Amino acid sequence: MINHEQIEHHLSSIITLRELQLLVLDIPQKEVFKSAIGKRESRVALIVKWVSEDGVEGFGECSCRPDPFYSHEFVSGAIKVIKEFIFPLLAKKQTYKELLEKISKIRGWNFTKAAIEFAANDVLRRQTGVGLIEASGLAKIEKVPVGISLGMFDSVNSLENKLTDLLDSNYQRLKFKISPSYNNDKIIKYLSELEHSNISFDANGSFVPGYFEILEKYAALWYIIEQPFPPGELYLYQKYVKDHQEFRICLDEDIESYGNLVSMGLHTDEVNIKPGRVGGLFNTLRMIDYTNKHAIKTWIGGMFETGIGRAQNLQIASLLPDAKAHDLSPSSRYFKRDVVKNPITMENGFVDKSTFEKIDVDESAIEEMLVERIILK
Ligand code: OSB
Ligand code: MG
Repeated sequence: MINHEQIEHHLSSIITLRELQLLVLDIPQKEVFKSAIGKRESRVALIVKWVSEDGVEGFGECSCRPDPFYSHEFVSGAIKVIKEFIFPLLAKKQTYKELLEKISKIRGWNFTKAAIEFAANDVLRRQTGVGLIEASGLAKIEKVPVGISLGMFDSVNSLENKLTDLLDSNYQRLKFKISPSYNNDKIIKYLSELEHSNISFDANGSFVPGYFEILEKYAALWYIIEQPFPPGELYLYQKYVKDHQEFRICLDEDIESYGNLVSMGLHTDEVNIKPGRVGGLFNTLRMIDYTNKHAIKTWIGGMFETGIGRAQNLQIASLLPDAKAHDLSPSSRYFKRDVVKNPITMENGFVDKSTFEKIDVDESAIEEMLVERIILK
C-alpha cells in the first residue's frame, strides 16, 4: 500500500534549478528492429539533465520516438515544448508539488513532462537519498523479471536463428511484434508450437477493421495481444473482443492517463504502464496504487531506453512483485554502447537491484554519441 502521507510530505521538498541541459544522442543499435511502427537502425535519445543551484545533476529520459508513429510526441517536438513552454514555467526554486502543477498546465506531451519530473526527482534522490519511489513506502523486490521484445522476421528460419541465440538467456517473456502485413502462416504455426511459458504479441495498434481475420489467426493462439487496435478506438474492445473469448488483451498506447486506466482497466486482461507515456513518476505511482487495489495485472513497458531510463523504470518495476515480466531487458541487448558506467545486467531472466538502484552516468559515452547539447538558463 502506498503511504499517501509520506508522499504528500515528500512533495513539499524544495528543488532548485541552476540550468537545464537537453542532450540529444544518436545511439547505434546492434541490429535493425522491425515493428508495425517501422524499421530502426539507431536510437535517437533525449536526456534531460537538471542541475540544481548547488551543482547536483539529475537525469531523466524523454523516451518518445524521433517520429510521431508511436504517440503524437517526437524528439524534436519535445525539445521545442521544453524550450518554449516548460522551461519558462520553471523557477529557480520550487517544491515537487509546484513542479507537478506547472507541468500539468501543458496538455499531452507526457513523455516530455516525464523526463523533466524524473530529472528533478533524481536531483532530490541524489541530495537526500530519498526519491518519490522511496517516499511511497512500497516494498521493492530484489530481482526483477524481464522479457524481450522481438521485431518481425522475414522467415521461420531467421526467427529460429534468433531464438537459438536467445535460448540460454531465459527471458521471462518473449514478445513478438505483429501487424496485418505479417500474415505468414508458417511463422504463426511455428509460434503456436514454441515452448515457452510466457509468449505474447504486440500489434502497436495496427489492426484496423478489414484486417480482423489476420488478427484472429494470432488470437487463436490464446497468447496476450498488446494494443491490437489503434488508440482511441475503444468501442472495438466492447464490440469485437467481447464476442471472442480467445482474445486476451493488454493495453499499451491507449493508456495515457489515470482516467484512461479507470475507464479501461476492467476491460483488459493486463496493462502495460510506461512511465513516460503516462506523464511521469507521480502518475505512475498513482496508477500502480489503482491497479493494486483492483487486482489489475500490471507490468512496466519499455521504449528502448538508454540505461538511464531503463534503470529508473526498473526501480518502478521492483514495486510490482506479482508481474511475470517487464519489457526492461538490459539495453546492451539493443545498443553497442550505453550511457551508464554500471551497465544493467540480467541473470537467468532477472535483473538484480544492484544493477539499477544507483545510476552512474558515463559522460564520455555521452560525449561520443552527442548530436546536440542545448543549455537553458
Ligand atoms: O509497443 O511496447 C511497445 C518500443 C518502442 C515503441 C513501442 C514499443 C516498444 C517496445 C520496446 O516493445 C520494448 C523494450 O523497450 O525492450
Ligand atoms: Mg506495446
